[in-house]
Amino acid sequence: MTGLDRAGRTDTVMGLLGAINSVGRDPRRGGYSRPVFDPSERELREWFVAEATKRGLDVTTDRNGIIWAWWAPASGSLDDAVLTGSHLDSVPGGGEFDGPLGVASALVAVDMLRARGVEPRRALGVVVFPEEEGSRFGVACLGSRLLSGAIDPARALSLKDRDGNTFAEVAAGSGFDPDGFGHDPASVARIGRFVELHVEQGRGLVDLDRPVAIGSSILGHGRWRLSVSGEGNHAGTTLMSDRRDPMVAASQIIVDVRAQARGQRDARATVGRIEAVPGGSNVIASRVDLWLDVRHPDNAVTLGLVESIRARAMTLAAGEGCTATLVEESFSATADFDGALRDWLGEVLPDAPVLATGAGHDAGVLAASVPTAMLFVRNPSGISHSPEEYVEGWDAEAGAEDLATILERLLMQT
Ligand code: HGY
Ligand code: MN
Ligand code: MN
Repeated sequence: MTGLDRAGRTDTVMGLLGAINSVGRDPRRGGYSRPVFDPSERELREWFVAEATKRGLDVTTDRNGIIWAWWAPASGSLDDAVLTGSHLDSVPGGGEFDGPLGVASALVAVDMLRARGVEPRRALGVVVFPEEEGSRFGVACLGSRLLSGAIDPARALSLKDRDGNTFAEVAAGSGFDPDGFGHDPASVARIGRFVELHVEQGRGLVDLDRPVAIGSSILGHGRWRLSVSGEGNHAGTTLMSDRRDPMVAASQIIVDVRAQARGQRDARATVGRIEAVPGGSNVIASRVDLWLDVRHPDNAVTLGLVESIRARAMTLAAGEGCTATLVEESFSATADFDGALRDWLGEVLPDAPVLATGAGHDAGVLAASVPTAMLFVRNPSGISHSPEEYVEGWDAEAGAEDLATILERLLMQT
């Protein structure tokens, strides 16, 4: 990393993020809740469009709700483009940097390239993917899956949020034509390379005392909805011996999920969301829905663990006079980033260690279609999907600087 080059630049990464750090704050959970197509996420979209336009980029939003900001070369061609960017939506109560750091760093990298007098031989695109977290409609990386044809648009359009609104209805309410969503091979074909910068969601760089890492792979991961059904009834008039309480069965299932994951080296299994129906404090629930997130480097192990969890859940439910069903909501196989691109990044950034990640990213989805790489920026807390997520300003600048160096090489390659 060269000395910080501030020549001709007015914005720092933290300065850009500071301009949006009041958008989508969640007073109840802490942190940020910025679900896709929610007013807060729409406000971030407008911020990005304004900042990209200010930089002379040609900004369009496509039929999948993906925002593309282009710096075209003298030829005007967008073929074999170098793409960077990330997402602006968040998990409920998420941190300030998961997603927006990659977007702000891309904008500052454009400033750095201009300050260096770079005249690209090929197009540079800065992209913002919608619904990376899958927090509103349940499927992670929905935008990049639609773009690359990794999800049936009919399924995507029928996905529902917690209030029962379909993706089609919400997207239409945001000005998109539901019939427009789906595979966009022409847009994928023009991408030569994709490099996504993201806050590290772990302690790897803290332990290695380095500001920036190169990504090697993304842990396979999926989400399943597990529903436990019993008999709803009155909390006061129903004897303990007469109950078929799905909340009791669900609690046993959650403890079993942990036990099974602990028994499988490198596995992670989480129940982070649980909903009782009807959800009254003086009501025995009739049904309990819980969402299972399971991850492992070996996809077969992930799926095998899920099957074992399903089997035990049915047994535990039956022990409480209940039934259990499990439905897959989304699955992303383990993604290895392009080896040649990863190794080349290592040559350009020799001080950057190579790290795997347990977190999913749009880069993981696009890796199936185009040569893809990631850069991670140190997070001193090592914590993510939480208000505790953090990045120091100098590390953010170092990340943008390294991203600019990578982009410059790719843009100038003959
Ligand atoms: O869930 C994930 O791994 C990512 O943050 N969407
Ligand atoms: Mn992210
Ligand atoms: Mn995330």
